[in-house]
Amino acid sequence: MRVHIPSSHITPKAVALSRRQLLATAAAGVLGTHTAHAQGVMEPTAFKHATTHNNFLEFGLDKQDPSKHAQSLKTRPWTVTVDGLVHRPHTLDVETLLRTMALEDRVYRFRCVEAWAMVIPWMGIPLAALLARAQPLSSARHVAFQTLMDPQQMPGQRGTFLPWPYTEGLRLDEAQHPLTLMALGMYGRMLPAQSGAPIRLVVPWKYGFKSVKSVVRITLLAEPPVTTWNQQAPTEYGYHANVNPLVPHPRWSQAWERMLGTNTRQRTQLFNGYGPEVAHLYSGMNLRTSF
Ligand SMILES: Nc1nc2c(c(=O)[nH]1)N[C@H]1C(S)=C(S)[C@@H](COP(=O)(O)O)O[C@H]1N2
Ligand SMILES: [Mo]
Repeated sequence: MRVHIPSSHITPKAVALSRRQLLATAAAGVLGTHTAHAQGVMEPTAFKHATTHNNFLEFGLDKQDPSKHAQSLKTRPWTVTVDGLVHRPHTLDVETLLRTMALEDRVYRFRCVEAWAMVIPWMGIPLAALLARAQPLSSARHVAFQTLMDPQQMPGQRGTFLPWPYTEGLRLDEAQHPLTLMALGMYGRMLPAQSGAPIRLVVPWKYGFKSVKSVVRITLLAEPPVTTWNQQAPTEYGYHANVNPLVPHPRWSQAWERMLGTNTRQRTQLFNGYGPEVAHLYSGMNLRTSF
């Protein structure tokens, strides 16, 4: 059964503001320090482009496949289980989350490892808030995220293109960083299926493949989890996967990026422009070689 969520429960602000107002607000810094440092184009990508050019391999390999084939994904009821090294393992109902937690607006740059980029106005809950509810044990150091495993609904999972279910991971301190979001909406509405409905991870300073869609399980661990792309091609897709113009992908340069829906080609920024907020997390790492 699909329950209608009145927009007043989602984000009255994002719904009410025109794009021009949103931009003016962002420029004035009212949306918070979290968008303040990202340089370059910050005008949101057209909704049409952000929702018809997708990577969601459970629904096909072409960029247009997810918008065509993900619409049948049943996103209610939907639960997310938080378990592993926590004092309070529990299962959250997405409907309850939407009713009980305020969604924050975050306009973030987003950079795919394939060198295309976009700017998305997300709505979501800081992952730190969800993790705090579960009370991580002091032994927890990493967090694993899993997409729904349902080959009946997700035709891609009937094949072996990737090891399913799609799994990603973050260090616990990355997961708890205030920029790290569990998004439930974008552009003032609930997430479209192809964008990872009903709830997805968004880590704006890392390549897009870290931002796992349609999440059903969040597990705290002592060691880094085995992640889908790292397992598939370890020399191409690192565990950290921080956006980094200095480290080329083995098959292409990462120095430049193309903004979706525009002819704009611009220089890739270290940490996707979020260095002032996140560089301290990587103080011990050699940024010329780490990926
Ligand atoms: N479950 C799942 N999550 C996923 C993917 C996927 O194929 N399956 N693709 C990733 C990649 S490579 C990118 S670039 C982003 C794309 O998000 P978007 O389609 O909303 O732009 O989702 C990421 N999350
Ligand atoms: Mo990607």
